[in-house]
Amino acid sequence: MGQETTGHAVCPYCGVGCVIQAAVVDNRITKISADKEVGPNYGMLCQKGAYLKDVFHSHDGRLAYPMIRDERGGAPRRVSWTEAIAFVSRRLSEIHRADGDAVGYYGSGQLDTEASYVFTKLFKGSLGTNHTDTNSRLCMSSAVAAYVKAFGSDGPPTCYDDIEHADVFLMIGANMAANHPVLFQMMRKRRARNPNTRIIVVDPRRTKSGQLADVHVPLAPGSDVAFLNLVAKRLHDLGRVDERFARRHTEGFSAYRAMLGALDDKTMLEACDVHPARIHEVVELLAEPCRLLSFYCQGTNQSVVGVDKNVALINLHLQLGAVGNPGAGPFSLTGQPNAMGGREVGYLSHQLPGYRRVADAEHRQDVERHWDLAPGSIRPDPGMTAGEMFEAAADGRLKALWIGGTNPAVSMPDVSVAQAGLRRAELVVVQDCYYPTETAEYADVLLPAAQWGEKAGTMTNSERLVARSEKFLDPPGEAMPDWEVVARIAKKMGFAGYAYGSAEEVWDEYRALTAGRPCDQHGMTNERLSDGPLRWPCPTERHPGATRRYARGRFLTDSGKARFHTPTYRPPDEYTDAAFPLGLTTGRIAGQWHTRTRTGKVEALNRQDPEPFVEIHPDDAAVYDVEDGGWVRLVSRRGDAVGKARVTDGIRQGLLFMPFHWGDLYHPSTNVNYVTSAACDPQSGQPELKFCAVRVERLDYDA
Ligand SMILES: Nc1nc2c(c(=O)[nH]1)N[C@H]1C(S)=C(S)[C@@H](COP(=O)(O)OP(=O)(O)OC[C@H]3O[C@@H](n4cnc5c(=O)[nH]c(N)nc54)[C@H](O)[C@@H]3O)O[C@H]1N2
Ligand SMILES: Nc1nc2c(c(=O)[nH]1)N[C@H]1C(S)=C(S)[C@@H](COP(=O)(O)OP(=O)(O)OC[C@H]3O[C@@H](n4cnc5c(=O)[nH]c(N)nc54)[C@H](O)[C@@H]3O)O[C@H]1N2
Ligand code: SF4
Ligand SMILES: [Mo]
Repeated sequence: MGQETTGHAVCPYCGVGCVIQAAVVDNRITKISADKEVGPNYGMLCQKGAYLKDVFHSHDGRLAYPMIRDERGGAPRRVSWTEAIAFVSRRLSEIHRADGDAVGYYGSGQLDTEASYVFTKLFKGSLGTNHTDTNSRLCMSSAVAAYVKAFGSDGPPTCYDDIEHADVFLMIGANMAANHPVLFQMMRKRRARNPNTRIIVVDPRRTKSGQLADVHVPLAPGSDVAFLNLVAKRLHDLGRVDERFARRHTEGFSAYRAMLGALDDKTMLEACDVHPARIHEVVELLAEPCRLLSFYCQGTNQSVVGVDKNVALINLHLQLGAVGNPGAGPFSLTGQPNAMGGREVGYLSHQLPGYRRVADAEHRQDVERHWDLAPGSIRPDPGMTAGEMFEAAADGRLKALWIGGTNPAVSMPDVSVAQAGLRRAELVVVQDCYYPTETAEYADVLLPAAQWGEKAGTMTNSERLVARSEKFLDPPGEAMPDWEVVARIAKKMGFAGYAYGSAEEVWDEYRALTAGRPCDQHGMTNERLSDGPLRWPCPTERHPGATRRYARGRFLTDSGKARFHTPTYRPPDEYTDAAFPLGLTTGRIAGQWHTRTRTGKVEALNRQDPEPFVEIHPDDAAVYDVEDGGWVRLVSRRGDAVGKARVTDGIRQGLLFMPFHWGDLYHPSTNVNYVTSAACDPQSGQPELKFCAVRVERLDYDA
């Protein structure tokens, strides 16, 4: 036995960003823990983090060597890095030369900042295409758009310390007990220490998070704007308005007040379809001065009115003056470990590094200068969004697609379209740590990435905390850090500016580009990050990092004032009718991570929920002759999926829930994304994964 060493890295799962400590002997993890002294998690981990050891116990299913598939449908063959790099560089250059608009990159909040930065530089800078989007489009784009509309900048104003100061928590469209468990734990501790703390949960389902709730509002899916506006109006009528804050620090208040005044209570209540007592209870909890901290995630984001939902929530905070002060604020929960860092790097199709925008001429010039590119190299028009890229691939406009750290053949809405795009594209490059995956089935080239613990890199968590992860394991075979794979291919394509010797060099180039920007990380040197994490903005090397933003009521809009908006209620995009009489919402469970490339390898987690399931209310089960534990098929206007029925009164009558974790490799008929709709919020491009119309059919077989 060799010597035991210890390594630290940010958890590769959710955006809470727990720092994990791994004990390693002979390149194997012997123990996973968390240091009580080290934030943000101070000793806490959830089961997914704790079971990382089991994921890393074998290299089974790892993509360890580059591979090329000579023929679609055939088995890929192992090649050298030299061959793989030459192949990608040649094919990508050929397609790009013929049509600069025909290449795209589809990335992920899974990748570290260094990787997303180099990808963004290659595509937006060297290749001059803004067709670079990521799974954040399906995840955070409505949150981004609402923050920008209200505050003039992306990024939450809050931090985890606020949990210790809050009086009332509002969890709206977030199941934190399952999906952000360590934050849920912090909230539970706050409540245990301070029994007067109140918790409101707004979710059509009664989830585990609801068990902590003083009030649970089981609103109709998609009706959050109606709910939030109604609550705001009632509070307004009770005089719960921070007039001074509204006057000094906001604009648009009178239009907002007029909008509230014109609301018809009855119509709003009908839209929410909840007992009026629930609204009354929420209003009562908020009627007295209190510090309100709101957590929101996919229940608000994944909607055709996702931006409006988030704006309505921010309006409520502005009305109460509940932003910028301890214990208060609208806190958008980040899904993935580095979706925040990816946004800072500018990996969405309308963004550039440092929260810059492609549409802004000055922003483009800043970045072109930093990248030593000729003026005009960066295109001024936003590129295609995730959904648009796969549609364009399906109809032949997008010919080359490089996919890094995401599994769209499972996770895209209306996934048959994405699969058609992958099938039709002339070049599909898949960069992942695992093989097989559903997306890898379409790949012409597979590039093996080193994963968690096998590379150094930087990530930003939900509270703007930037943390450096260490390398403490050797990757299997020839797997390499993502940034290095991209840099080598960029160099082979003949581009200058990719001669990085380490992740630290990439970091230094990137952090300089954030100087003076809202997400300023200029003061975060490699030395400082190796001592511990720091929160942005952190402009200088002596700056301790900011706890809270907008503390003095100065916002990042042109006027320096936060903006009220006037969102109005609109129902979900798809309608139910006689053929598709039920609503379907989709989401996650506590024990699995997305498409299961890692959690699906952990016995203990698979035992918790051994197969895909469908939650259905007892009244609906009676009507459609569905038995608890029996198999059912959901059918929508687009496709169908199979799962095991769970009859429960924890879901609204008329609504079903199915998680999206089980793709075609598990079984070709269990992916709920064959059923979901690709309808998007026109303001953010985020798809409505939280509602579509279906019918349920009982299947008479045992599995
Ligand atoms: N265990 C686990 N944790 C995860 C993940 C995972 O795969 N597994 N994924 C991570 C990622 S990337 C993300 S984005 C987050 C997502 O975290 P969450 O947003 O918490 O997860 P979801 O289950 O998608 O949706 C949350 C809730 O929204 C509710 N909902 C549906 N429609 C509506 C609506 O119209 N209004 C309201 N108010 N609520 C609605 C659903 O019933 C569901 O309980 O989780 C992260 N954490
Ligand atoms: N129906 C429905 N669909 C949804 C959602 C929903 O709520 N309902 N939610 C949407 C949301 S919010 C999200 S975020 C997406 C998530 O969907 P995906 O992004 O498709 O899910 P993951 O399984 O996390 O995919 C990550 C991939 O990256 C690989 N990987 C992990 N670490 C690394 C690394 O360091 N480098 C590289 N190169 N690869 C790595 C993993 O092996 C895996 O194949 O799903 C979306 N789809
Ligand atoms: S709460 Fe999130 S970051 Fe923390 S251990 Fe669990 S999955 Fe990892
Ligand atoms: Mo997400």
